[in-house]
Order: sequence, then structure tokens, then C-alpha cells
Amino acid sequence: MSKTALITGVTGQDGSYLAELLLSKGYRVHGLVRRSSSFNTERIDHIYQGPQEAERRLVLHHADLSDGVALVNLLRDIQPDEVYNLGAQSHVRVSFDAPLYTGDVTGLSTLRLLEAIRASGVETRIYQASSSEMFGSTPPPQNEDTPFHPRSPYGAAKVFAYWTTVNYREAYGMFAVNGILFNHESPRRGETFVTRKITRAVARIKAGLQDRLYLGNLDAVRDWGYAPEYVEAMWRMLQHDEPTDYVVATGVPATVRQFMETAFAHADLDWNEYVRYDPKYERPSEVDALIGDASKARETLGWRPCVLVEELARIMVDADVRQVEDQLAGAAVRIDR
Ligand code: NDP
Ligand code: GDR
Repeated sequence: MSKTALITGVTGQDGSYLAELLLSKGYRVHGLVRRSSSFNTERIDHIYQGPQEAERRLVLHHADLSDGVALVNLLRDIQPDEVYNLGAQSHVRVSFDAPLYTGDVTGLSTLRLLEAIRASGVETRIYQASSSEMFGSTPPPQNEDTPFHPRSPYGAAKVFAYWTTVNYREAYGMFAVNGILFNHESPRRGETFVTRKITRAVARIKAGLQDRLYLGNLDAVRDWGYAPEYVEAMWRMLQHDEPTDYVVATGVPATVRQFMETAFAHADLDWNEYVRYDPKYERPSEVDALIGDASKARETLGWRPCVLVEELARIMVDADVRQVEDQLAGAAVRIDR
């Protein structure tokens, strides 16, 4: 019997890779999509199956994480074996501008989902997308025993969601796990996160479409991994016998400046000519350094990262260069007509 999974945040970077992974394993995948006035399914269009298709294995449902009743109904109808809670307002800088909204969607929604599981009576395992941002100002290396000290409304909301998940495991015996994932990127990364902002700008500068890139703090240290490998870790957590929490990281530190240098160098560009500082991109309180120790995931789940930060930067630049070339070719065809 094939398994059934529900993914919240299926239209996001991780949701799209996870949906691909689960489909490749024979799952029937249900995705929660929030209503938008414009299309928001670009990352999953290539695996989309319309309602008319027979044997549909990817089914999308309109719902919002703020709507607890919709979550109960959805769970009762779908009866998933596994739930992956990836939906969130996931931008740290934006969480300072929209703190209450972030607290609601990123924090309280995890509680809504856990309560919806109880209310619907569904027997399911649940993965919570926890974050290295919870460690905040606690110095690296960070592992599962490192104390949390969040530095943003986003980080604080994720701490609430983390402890709520632990509590439902302890109080109700739910198979509920936290994956504490460090930054992970890909060509599908949202365009306003710093890696993608940089690689997209490199591609556009190379094509003559842009001549400036404005950034904030270049000294922040992050541990950047490759998103397709990280969704594999999520899946492994739910296949293990025991529900417990795991750090997922490469253990390799790099500053924003180093990522930027690698990306520009890969396109034979000198970043000094193009990059300028704008304080607008600073945060009221910054997370200086995140470097993960993923020994537990390696030893318990057999999970290991392959793509490290320099290769990651090159993969992302190459993908953005191809995307800009395709856009320009498309525009040329339209002009020809
Ligand atoms: P994205 O921002 O790419 O995706 C977030 C998803 O959540 C999108 O599908 C978005 O929908 C959806 N969403 C936002 N608000 C709501 C809402 N009110 N109701 C329903 N869905 C909503 O994030 P990532 O894929 O990068 O990350 C996945 C999860 O992992 C997030 O929870 C994030 O906080 C967490 N995380 C991410 C890390 C990373 O480095 N990428 C590291 C650690 C944790 P829409 O497409 O319409 O915007
Ligand atoms: P982060 O990712 O905050 O780590 O959260 P982001 O890419 O936004 O920032 C990384 C670092 O780069 C610095 N920075 C800039 N950031 C952005 N976005 N734009 C800029 O112009 C810029 N200039 C410098 C930031 O100050 C920061 O230090 C990501 C998200 O995916 C979260 O959802 C996730 O939980 C964490 O990673 C782990």
C-alpha cells in the first residue's frame, strides 16, 4: 500500500523538492496551497496533475494555516500517514515588519495543525520545520543540546513551534519530530534571500540587465547546504522508529562576503564594481554565526551532505544564468512576432 502525505508550504522551495521526493517513492501527495491573486505554483507546475487526470498522485487543496477548521477538515478527508509542516512566513527581515503575522503563521499555526490532528483523530506522523534561527546569539557550533536565544520575531515563533511539537510528543504520544535545519538553498530559493539575491544579480549583471547589487551585513556567518539533500533528511526522520529532534547542517561556515565572492568569480566578474551597501537590509538584531553539528543525523539517520557552499554557489549561478538566457530568448521570440 502506498503512503499518503500532506505537505503544508508545498509551493515553497522545500515543499517542491519534498513533493518530488515523495512522488518518486510512490507516495500520494496532498499539498496545501494558499489563495493568491496571482499564480503561486510555479515551483510545482512541472509535477502538477489536473483534476481530470486519472490516477492523480499530487493533489492540491486551497487552505490557509491560519484556518484551523480547514486544517481539521483536510486531515479528516485525506487521512495522511505523514504530515510535513513547511508552511511559514519564512523571511527573517520581514518578520520585524510583520511580527504579529509571523507569530501567528510561523508559530501558532504549528499548534493549530497539532490540535487539528488530535481533533480529526488521524493517526499520523508529523515533521515540524524548525530552524537554526532558534539558536540566534548562542555561539557555534550548535547541536540538539544548544540553548535557544532567538534574535527575531521569526526565530521566537519557531521556538514556540519547536516546544509545542515536543510537548505534543510528550503529552499525547504523537510521532512528532523537529528538524532543526540550517540554511539550505537551491535554484528554487526565494529571490529575496541573500544567496539567491546574489546569484540572480550575477546572472543579470552578466547579461547587462543590472549594474548594481545592494546588500546589508556581509560579515554574517552561515552554514549553507543544498535543499534537495535536506528534504531527504526530513523524510528519513519520519521513517525512523523513534520520534526525536535532529540538527541538519553541513558544518562548513562561510560569510555572506565569501558566498558573494564565489558567485561573482564563477561568472568572471569583480564584485567590487557592482556591490554597494544599503543599511535597509540590516536587521534590528542580527544572528552573527550559525554553524551546525549534524553528528546525530549522520549517526542515526545515515544522512550526509554532499554539496558544500562553493559548489552550491556555482550551481545557483549556473541556473540563474540559464534562466536569464531563457527569458531573453523568450522576449526575442515575442518581439519577432
Ligand atoms: P519558503 O518561503 O520558500 O516557503 C514557505 C511556504 O509557506 C510557501 O509555500 C508559502 O506559500 C507557504 N505559506 C506562507 N504563509 C502561509 C499561510 N498563511 N498558509 C499556508 N501556507 C503559507 O520557505 P522554504 O521552503 O525555504 O522553507 C520551508 C520551511 O522550512 C519554512 O517553515 C521555513 O521557515 C523553514 N526553514 C527553512 C530553512 C531554509 O534555509 N530554507 C531553514 C530552516 C527552516 P506561498 O508560495 O504562497 O508564499
Ligand atoms: P536567514 O537568510 O536570515 O539566515 O534565514 P537570509 O538569506 O535572509 O540572510 C542571511 C544573512 O545575509 C545577510 N544579508 C542579507 N540578507 C538578505 N535577505 N538580503 C540582503 O540584502 C542581505 N545582505 C546581507 C542577513 O543579514 C543574514 O545575516 C534563512 C531563512 O530561510 C529562514 O526561514 C531559515 O529559518 C534560516 O535561513 C535558517
